Amino acid sequence: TKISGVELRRIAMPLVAPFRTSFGVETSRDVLLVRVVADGHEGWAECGAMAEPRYCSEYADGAQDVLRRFLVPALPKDGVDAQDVARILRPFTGHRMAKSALETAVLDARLRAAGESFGSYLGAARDRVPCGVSVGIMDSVPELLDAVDGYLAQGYVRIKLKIEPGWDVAPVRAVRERFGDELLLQVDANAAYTLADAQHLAELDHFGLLMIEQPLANDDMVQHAALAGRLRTPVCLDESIESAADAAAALSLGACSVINIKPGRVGGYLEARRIHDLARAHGVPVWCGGMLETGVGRAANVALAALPGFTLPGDTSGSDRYFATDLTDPFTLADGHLAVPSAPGLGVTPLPDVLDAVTTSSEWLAL
Ligand code: OSB
Ligand code: MG
Repeated sequence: TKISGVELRRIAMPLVAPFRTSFGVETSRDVLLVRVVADGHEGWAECGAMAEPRYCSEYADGAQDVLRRFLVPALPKDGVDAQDVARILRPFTGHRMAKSALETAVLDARLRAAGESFGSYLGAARDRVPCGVSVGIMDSVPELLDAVDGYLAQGYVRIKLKIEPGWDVAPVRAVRERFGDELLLQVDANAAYTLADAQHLAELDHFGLLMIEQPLANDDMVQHAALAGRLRTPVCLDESIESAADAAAALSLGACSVINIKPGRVGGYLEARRIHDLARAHGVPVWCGGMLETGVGRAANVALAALPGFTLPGDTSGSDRYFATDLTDPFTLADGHLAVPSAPGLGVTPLPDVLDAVTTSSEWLAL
């Protein structure tokens, strides 16, 4: 793929409702889009980095800076294969979400040129994926029950509750009592606890949860292993897993028995697939996480979630869970599922009018 240049475009996407986690409240998504122009084809990608470095160390301005200064200039002018992008960018440490966006855009351009979809390229085993929804921390339990009720009415097949100290056992108990034992229910702490909370977290063992996601700090793999030994609820890691090597370490340590795969967090869809392959070989279930993506990021996530080892519903919700107007044709839930795009590349493109309306800045980097 011979690239003539890369556009870095920032857009502002207001959320339909504030999304509160243990690390902050989001009311609008500040998204960095990457568009590569190659051989008369375009490739698009969405960078997962949020406006502030709270979920992880990356943030949108930082991702844009490292792409402009280091990552884009490192691409060879005489053409690059998408499979080589990660190796070319390896001398620059970290910045996985920025790297993922660049690799994904190059891959999209190549697949559009070849007429092959992301799903087909990655090895999708089905044409639709079951969808869960991540439900933020609310001001009260009745408000939470209303929100969950609404999502279940829309067909979501799994509910994930965000928790933090002071908002954990009571909301979980209330949701379990109201919606019954059959509901697929899990929680996500976004690193809000310490090992000293082990006894308290063990109270969640009564509620038949699918898993507790990232209870402890991002770099506390050893302590996650200790916690896992004290809980009946399976431990899932999100923030702690930044590569296939991390996933291998976590599994051999016993730090988790489920993995949330977010392609941006691990440096791209190719690394995400390696984690899938590793987990599958170990019989460890994985599911596809999300970063409140627009349709551009969602398209690729839904393709990944169609791989055979993704045996649990992911945070791949419909467009209307996030935005009144999505950047692409909306992803709409049908019978609790989203269809895997089948058109070449991501199978979606930003709608020009929407893109114009939400753009806050754009810069062009010639190669
Ligand atoms: O921890 O999974 C997370 C959103 C932003 C940052 C981190 C997380 C989340 C979510 C929502 O839980 C996932 C989604 O619906 O995109
Ligand atoms: Mg998470």
